[in-house]
Amino acid sequence: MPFELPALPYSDDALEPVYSRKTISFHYGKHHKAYVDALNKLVEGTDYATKGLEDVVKSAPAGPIFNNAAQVWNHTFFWRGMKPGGGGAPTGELAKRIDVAFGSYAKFVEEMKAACTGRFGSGWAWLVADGGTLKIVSTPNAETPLTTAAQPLLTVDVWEHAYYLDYQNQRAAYVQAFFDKLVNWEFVAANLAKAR
Ligand code: MN3
Repeated sequence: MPFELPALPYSDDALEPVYSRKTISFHYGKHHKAYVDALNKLVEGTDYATKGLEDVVKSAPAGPIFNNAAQVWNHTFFWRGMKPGGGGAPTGELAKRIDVAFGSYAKFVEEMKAACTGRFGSGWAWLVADGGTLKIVSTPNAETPLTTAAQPLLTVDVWEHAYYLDYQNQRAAYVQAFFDKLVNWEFVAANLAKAR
């Protein structure tokens, strides 16, 4: 099979109690895996089967192959953006760039919360580097800034499957917990260092 489900960068209970083992068992073990399995079935016998995942996301037209490939990529990126004992304000260059773009870290979190709660239905909120500036964007369903000129730095999955078992309908509480206790700022800083 050309595409694989990447291992989580931590154990399935490492984000407890903020992000439960039960949520990870469904979100990673069922949803993320299902996108990988569906993608492998869809690309069988096509040119996409020999491409890398990013190439598939960037080249597939709107439709099932794009949707599943983008969901595989988005989820892998999402998992890497969290770590046990993460969250709180970042330091260094990232902190400066957030202050310049959003005024303060607190304002940045408020804008991310607004992007997350303002996304009607399923989708993603992203911190991106775009033209030398940090920006927040939100995308519906499987859509991803990977297909744009912006460089993804961090994402929050706001599909209900991402938070419903732990936070029920309280999407804002999930996003607050994500920024207070989960964000892997080293991952974000490494992405920023690579961004144009
Ligand atoms: Mn998800």
